[in-house]
Amino acid sequence: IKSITGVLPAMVTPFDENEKLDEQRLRAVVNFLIERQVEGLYITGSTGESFLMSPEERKRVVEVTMEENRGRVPVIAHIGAISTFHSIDLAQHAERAGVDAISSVPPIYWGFSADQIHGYYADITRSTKLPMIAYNVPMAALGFDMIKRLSSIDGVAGVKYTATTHHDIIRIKEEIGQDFIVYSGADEMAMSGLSFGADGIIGSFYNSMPEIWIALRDAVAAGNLAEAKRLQEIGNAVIFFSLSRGGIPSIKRAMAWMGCDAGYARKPLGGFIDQAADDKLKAEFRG
Ligand code: NAY
Repeated sequence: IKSITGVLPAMVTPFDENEKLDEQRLRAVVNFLIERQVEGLYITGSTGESFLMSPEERKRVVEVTMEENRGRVPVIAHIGAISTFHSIDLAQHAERAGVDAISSVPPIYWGFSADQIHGYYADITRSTKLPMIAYNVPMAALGFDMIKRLSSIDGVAGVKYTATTHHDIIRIKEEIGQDFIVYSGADEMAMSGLSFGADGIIGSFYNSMPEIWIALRDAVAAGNLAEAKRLQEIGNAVIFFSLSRGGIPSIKRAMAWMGCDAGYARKPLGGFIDQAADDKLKAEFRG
Protein backbone atom coordinates (compact mmCIF):
# COMPACT_ATOMS: atom_id res chain seq x y z
CA ILE A 1 0.00 0.00 0.00
CA LYS A 2 2.98 2.25 0.60
CA SER A 3 3.39 2.26 -3.16
CA ILE A 4 -0.05 3.79 -3.80
CA THR A 5 0.81 7.46 -3.57
CA GLY A 6 0.46 10.56 -5.73
CA VAL A 7 -2.55 11.74 -7.67
CA LEU A 8 -5.56 9.41 -7.73
CA PRO A 9 -8.81 10.49 -9.36
CA ALA A 10 -11.96 9.48 -7.46
CA MET A 11 -13.13 8.07 -10.76
CA VAL A 12 -16.49 9.04 -12.23
CA THR A 13 -18.87 6.30 -13.37
CA PRO A 14 -20.38 7.07 -16.79
CA PHE A 15 -24.10 6.60 -17.36
CA ASP A 16 -25.80 7.03 -20.71
CA GLU A 17 -28.65 9.36 -21.65
CA ASN A 18 -31.09 6.89 -20.06
CA GLU A 19 -29.11 6.57 -16.81
CA LYS A 20 -27.87 3.10 -17.73
CA LEU A 21 -24.30 2.15 -16.74
CA ASP A 22 -22.23 2.86 -19.85
CA GLU A 23 -19.44 0.30 -20.03
CA GLN A 24 -18.00 1.63 -23.26
CA ARG A 25 -17.59 5.12 -21.82
CA LEU A 26 -16.24 3.58 -18.60
CA ARG A 27 -13.47 1.84 -20.53
CA ALA A 28 -12.65 5.13 -22.26
CA VAL A 29 -12.45 6.93 -18.90
CA VAL A 30 -10.02 4.36 -17.48
CA ASN A 31 -7.75 4.74 -20.52
CA PHE A 32 -8.03 8.54 -20.58
CA LEU A 33 -6.89 8.78 -16.96
CA ILE A 34 -4.05 6.27 -17.25
CA GLU A 35 -2.78 7.87 -20.45
CA ARG A 36 -2.67 11.16 -18.56
CA GLN A 37 -0.31 9.57 -16.03
CA VAL A 38 -2.51 9.36 -12.94
CA GLU A 39 -0.83 7.24 -10.30
CA GLY A 40 -3.82 5.11 -9.36
CA LEU A 41 -7.60 4.99 -9.43
CA TYR A 42 -10.07 5.28 -6.56
CA ILE A 43 -13.27 3.72 -7.91
CA THR A 44 -16.94 3.45 -6.86
CA GLY A 45 -16.62 6.19 -4.26
CA SER A 46 -18.88 9.20 -3.81
CA THR A 47 -17.73 10.73 -7.11
CA GLY A 48 -18.30 7.30 -8.67
CA GLU A 49 -21.98 7.62 -7.60
CA SER A 50 -21.74 4.33 -5.70
CA PHE A 51 -24.71 5.22 -3.51
CA LEU A 52 -26.84 5.58 -6.65
CA MET A 53 -25.92 2.11 -7.92
CA SER A 54 -27.02 -1.42 -7.15
CA PRO A 55 -24.41 -3.80 -5.69
CA GLU A 56 -24.38 -5.66 -9.05
CA GLU A 57 -23.61 -2.43 -10.93
CA ARG A 58 -20.86 -1.53 -8.48
CA LYS A 59 -19.30 -4.95 -9.01
CA ARG A 60 -19.49 -4.51 -12.76
CA VAL A 61 -17.65 -1.16 -12.54
CA VAL A 62 -14.88 -2.89 -10.56
CA GLU A 63 -14.66 -5.73 -13.10
CA VAL A 64 -14.61 -3.47 -16.17
CA THR A 65 -12.03 -1.15 -14.59
CA MET A 66 -9.73 -4.04 -13.69
CA GLU A 67 -10.11 -5.55 -17.17
CA GLU A 68 -9.32 -2.27 -18.90
CA ASN A 69 -6.53 -1.30 -16.48
CA ARG A 70 -4.57 -4.48 -17.21
CA GLY A 71 -2.38 -3.94 -14.16
CA ARG A 72 -1.12 -0.54 -15.30
CA VAL A 73 -1.97 1.42 -12.12
CA PRO A 74 -3.01 0.44 -8.58
CA VAL A 75 -6.74 0.46 -7.89
CA ILE A 76 -8.52 1.20 -4.61
CA ALA A 77 -12.20 0.17 -4.59
CA HIS A 78 -14.62 1.90 -2.28
CA ILE A 79 -16.92 -0.84 -0.97
CA GLY A 80 -18.84 1.16 1.63
CA ALA A 81 -22.53 0.53 2.21
CA ILE A 82 -24.72 1.02 5.26
CA SER A 83 -24.80 -2.67 6.10
CA THR A 84 -21.68 -4.60 6.98
CA PHE A 85 -23.25 -7.54 5.14
CA HIS A 86 -23.29 -5.71 1.78
CA SER A 87 -19.88 -4.12 2.34
CA ILE A 88 -18.30 -7.52 2.96
CA ASP A 89 -19.91 -8.91 -0.19
CA LEU A 90 -18.51 -5.98 -2.21
CA ALA A 91 -15.10 -6.25 -0.52
CA GLN A 92 -14.79 -9.96 -1.26
CA HIS A 93 -15.85 -9.39 -4.84
CA ALA A 94 -13.27 -6.58 -5.20
CA GLU A 95 -10.59 -8.91 -3.84
CA ARG A 96 -11.49 -11.59 -6.40
CA ALA A 97 -11.40 -8.93 -9.13
CA GLY A 98 -7.80 -8.12 -8.13
CA VAL A 99 -7.94 -4.63 -6.65
CA ASP A 100 -5.00 -3.47 -4.54
CA ALA A 101 -6.91 -2.03 -1.59
CA ILE A 102 -10.42 -1.36 -0.35
CA SER A 103 -11.84 1.73 1.28
CA SER A 104 -15.07 2.60 3.03
CA VAL A 105 -16.99 5.52 4.44
CA PRO A 106 -18.33 4.76 7.90
CA PRO A 107 -21.92 3.48 8.05
CA ILE A 108 -24.26 6.44 7.61
CA TYR A 109 -27.89 7.51 8.12
CA TRP A 110 -28.86 6.11 11.56
CA GLY A 111 -25.93 7.56 13.45
CA PHE A 112 -23.86 4.68 14.74
CA SER A 113 -21.90 4.49 18.00
CA ALA A 114 -18.11 4.45 18.09
CA ASP A 115 -18.21 0.72 18.92
CA GLN A 116 -20.49 0.00 15.98
CA ILE A 117 -18.23 1.94 13.61
CA HIS A 118 -15.19 0.10 14.96
CA GLY A 119 -17.02 -3.20 14.51
CA TYR A 120 -17.95 -2.26 10.93
CA TYR A 121 -14.31 -1.71 9.92
CA ALA A 122 -13.05 -4.73 11.90
CA ASP A 123 -15.59 -7.09 10.30
CA ILE A 124 -14.89 -5.91 6.75
CA THR A 125 -11.12 -5.89 7.19
CA ARG A 126 -11.24 -9.43 8.57
CA SER A 127 -13.22 -10.63 5.54
CA THR A 128 -10.41 -10.08 2.99
CA LYS A 129 -6.61 -9.92 2.87
CA LEU A 130 -6.72 -6.44 1.35
CA PRO A 131 -5.52 -3.28 3.09
CA MET A 132 -8.37 -0.99 4.14
CA ILE A 133 -8.34 2.79 3.75
CA ALA A 134 -10.86 4.29 6.18
CA TYR A 135 -12.66 7.32 4.79
CA ASN A 136 -13.12 10.46 6.83
CA VAL A 137 -15.83 12.33 4.93
CA PRO A 138 -17.34 15.65 6.14
CA MET A 139 -20.94 14.37 6.38
CA ALA A 140 -19.84 11.40 8.47
CA ALA A 141 -16.54 12.51 9.95
CA LEU A 142 -14.57 9.92 11.91
CA GLY A 143 -12.39 12.48 13.69
CA PHE A 144 -8.88 11.97 15.00
CA ASP A 145 -9.73 9.75 17.99
CA MET A 146 -11.74 7.32 15.87
CA ILE A 147 -9.07 7.23 13.15
CA LYS A 148 -6.52 6.39 15.84
CA ARG A 149 -8.77 3.66 17.22
CA LEU A 150 -9.33 2.20 13.75
CA SER A 151 -5.59 2.22 13.03
CA SER A 152 -5.12 -0.54 15.60
CA ILE A 153 -7.29 -2.93 13.54
CA ASP A 154 -5.05 -5.32 11.67
CA GLY A 155 -5.34 -4.39 7.99
CA VAL A 156 -6.43 -0.77 8.38
CA ALA A 157 -3.54 0.77 6.48
CA GLY A 158 -4.53 4.39 6.22
CA VAL A 159 -7.16 7.04 5.87
CA LYS A 160 -8.62 9.09 3.09
CA TYR A 161 -8.91 12.32 4.97
CA THR A 162 -11.46 14.70 3.49
CA ALA A 163 -11.59 17.73 5.75
CA THR A 164 -10.18 21.22 5.84
CA THR A 165 -8.52 20.81 9.25
CA HIS A 166 -5.18 19.73 7.92
CA HIS A 167 -3.38 19.98 11.25
CA ASP A 168 -4.87 16.52 11.87
CA ILE A 169 -2.81 15.16 8.95
CA ILE A 170 0.35 16.08 10.85
CA ARG A 171 -1.10 14.61 14.05
CA ILE A 172 -2.05 11.35 12.31
CA LYS A 173 1.49 10.96 11.01
CA GLU A 174 3.06 11.85 14.37
CA GLU A 175 0.77 9.94 16.72
CA ILE A 176 -0.34 6.97 14.60
CA GLY A 177 2.82 6.54 12.58
CA GLN A 178 4.61 7.70 9.45
CA ASP A 179 3.66 4.42 7.73
CA PHE A 180 -0.06 5.02 8.23
CA ILE A 181 -0.96 6.29 4.79
CA VAL A 182 -2.92 9.52 4.44
CA TYR A 183 -4.70 10.68 1.29
CA SER A 184 -5.90 14.25 1.34
CA GLY A 185 -9.44 14.49 -0.02
CA ALA A 186 -10.28 18.17 -0.38
CA ASP A 187 -9.23 19.10 -3.92
CA GLU A 188 -9.50 22.81 -3.19
CA MET A 189 -6.80 22.28 -0.54
CA ALA A 190 -4.58 19.75 -2.34
CA MET A 191 -1.50 21.91 -1.86
CA SER A 192 -2.17 22.20 1.85
CA GLY A 193 -2.83 18.46 2.28
CA LEU A 194 0.42 17.56 0.54
CA SER A 195 2.38 20.23 2.43
CA PHE A 196 1.06 18.87 5.71
CA GLY A 197 2.41 15.43 4.86
CA ALA A 198 -0.27 13.53 2.93
CA ASP A 199 1.11 10.67 0.83
CA GLY A 200 -1.33 11.32 -1.96
CA ILE A 201 -4.45 13.13 -3.06
CA ILE A 202 -7.74 11.49 -4.04
CA GLY A 203 -10.48 13.66 -5.52
CA SER A 204 -13.19 14.33 -8.05
CA PHE A 205 -11.40 17.04 -10.00
CA TYR A 206 -8.41 14.84 -10.81
CA ASN A 207 -10.68 13.25 -13.45
CA SER A 208 -11.01 16.23 -15.72
CA MET A 209 -7.61 17.88 -15.49
CA PRO A 210 -5.07 15.47 -13.98
CA GLU A 211 -2.11 17.38 -15.44
CA ILE A 212 -2.63 20.38 -13.16
CA TRP A 213 -2.66 18.27 -10.02
CA ILE A 214 0.31 16.15 -11.03
CA ALA A 215 2.28 19.36 -11.64
CA LEU A 216 1.05 20.72 -8.29
CA ARG A 217 2.19 17.57 -6.51
CA ASP A 218 5.61 17.86 -8.18
CA ALA A 219 5.85 21.53 -7.20
CA VAL A 220 5.10 20.77 -3.53
CA ALA A 221 7.63 17.92 -3.57
CA ALA A 222 10.24 20.30 -5.01
CA GLY A 223 9.46 22.91 -2.37
CA ASN A 224 8.22 25.33 -5.03
CA LEU A 225 5.24 26.66 -3.11
CA ALA A 226 4.72 29.68 -5.37
CA GLU A 227 4.19 27.38 -8.34
CA ALA A 228 1.99 25.04 -6.30
CA LYS A 229 -0.17 27.98 -5.26
CA ARG A 230 -0.47 29.19 -8.86
CA LEU A 231 -1.68 25.74 -9.94
CA GLN A 232 -4.04 25.47 -6.96
CA GLU A 233 -5.62 28.78 -7.96
CA ILE A 234 -6.22 27.54 -11.53
CA GLY A 235 -7.71 24.34 -10.15
CA ASN A 236 -9.89 26.19 -7.67
CA ALA A 237 -11.38 28.44 -10.35
CA VAL A 238 -12.62 25.29 -12.11
CA ILE A 239 -13.68 23.61 -8.85
CA PHE A 240 -15.83 26.51 -7.65
CA PHE A 241 -17.30 27.09 -11.12
CA SER A 242 -18.29 23.42 -11.25
CA LEU A 243 -19.54 23.04 -7.68
CA SER A 244 -21.97 25.91 -8.14
CA ARG A 245 -23.47 24.08 -11.15
CA GLY A 246 -23.43 20.53 -9.78
CA GLY A 247 -19.97 19.04 -9.26
CA ILE A 248 -20.23 15.52 -10.66
CA PRO A 249 -22.34 16.30 -13.77
CA SER A 250 -20.05 19.27 -14.59
CA ILE A 251 -16.91 17.16 -14.23
CA LYS A 252 -18.35 14.63 -16.67
CA ARG A 253 -19.07 17.32 -19.26
CA ALA A 254 -15.62 18.88 -18.77
CA MET A 255 -14.12 15.46 -19.48
CA ALA A 256 -16.10 15.34 -22.72
CA TRP A 257 -14.60 18.70 -23.72
CA MET A 258 -11.15 17.29 -22.89
CA GLY A 259 -11.72 14.43 -25.32
CA CYS A 260 -13.24 11.77 -23.09
CA ASP A 261 -17.02 11.69 -22.95
CA ALA A 262 -17.76 10.50 -19.41
CA GLY A 263 -21.52 10.50 -19.98
CA TYR A 264 -24.06 11.76 -17.50
CA ALA A 265 -24.91 11.50 -13.81
CA ARG A 266 -27.83 9.61 -12.34
CA LYS A 267 -30.76 11.48 -10.84
CA PRO A 268 -31.16 13.20 -8.50
CA LEU A 269 -27.70 14.46 -9.55
CA GLY A 270 -28.64 14.49 -13.24
CA GLY A 271 -27.84 17.54 -15.33
CA PHE A 272 -26.67 18.70 -18.80
CA ILE A 273 -28.27 15.85 -20.73
CA ASP A 274 -29.64 18.05 -23.50
CA GLN A 275 -27.34 19.80 -25.92
CA ALA A 276 -28.57 23.29 -24.99
CA ALA A 277 -27.64 22.83 -21.32
CA ASP A 278 -24.27 21.40 -22.32
CA ASP A 279 -23.60 24.33 -24.69
CA LYS A 280 -24.59 26.87 -22.02
CA LEU A 281 -22.25 25.28 -19.47
CA LYS A 282 -19.41 25.26 -21.98
CA ALA A 283 -19.96 28.92 -22.87
CA GLU A 284 -19.99 29.94 -19.19
CA PHE A 285 -16.88 27.84 -18.57
CA ARG A 286 -14.99 29.51 -21.42
CA GLY A 287 -16.08 32.90 -20.11
C1 NAY B 1 -14.88 10.06 -3.58
O1 NAY B 1 -15.03 9.14 -2.80
O2 NAY B 1 -15.41 10.08 -4.67
C2 NAY B 1 -14.05 11.19 -3.23
O3 NAY B 1 -12.89 11.06 -3.05
C3 NAY B 1 -14.68 12.48 -3.16
C4 NAY B 1 -13.77 13.60 -2.82
C5 NAY B 1 -14.56 14.85 -2.91
N1 NAY B 1 -15.18 15.12 -1.64
C6 NAY B 1 -16.50 15.06 -1.44
C7 NAY B 1 -16.97 15.35 -0.06
O4 NAY B 1 -17.27 14.80 -2.32
O5 NAY B 1 -12.98 15.64 -4.45
C8 NAY B 1 -13.70 16.00 -3.31
C9 NAY B 1 -14.56 17.21 -3.61
O6 NAY B 1 -15.41 16.94 -4.71
C10 NAY B 1 -13.73 18.42 -3.94
O7 NAY B 1 -12.81 18.64 -2.93
C11 NAY B 1 -14.60 19.65 -4.14
O8 NAY B 1 -15.16 20.06 -2.93
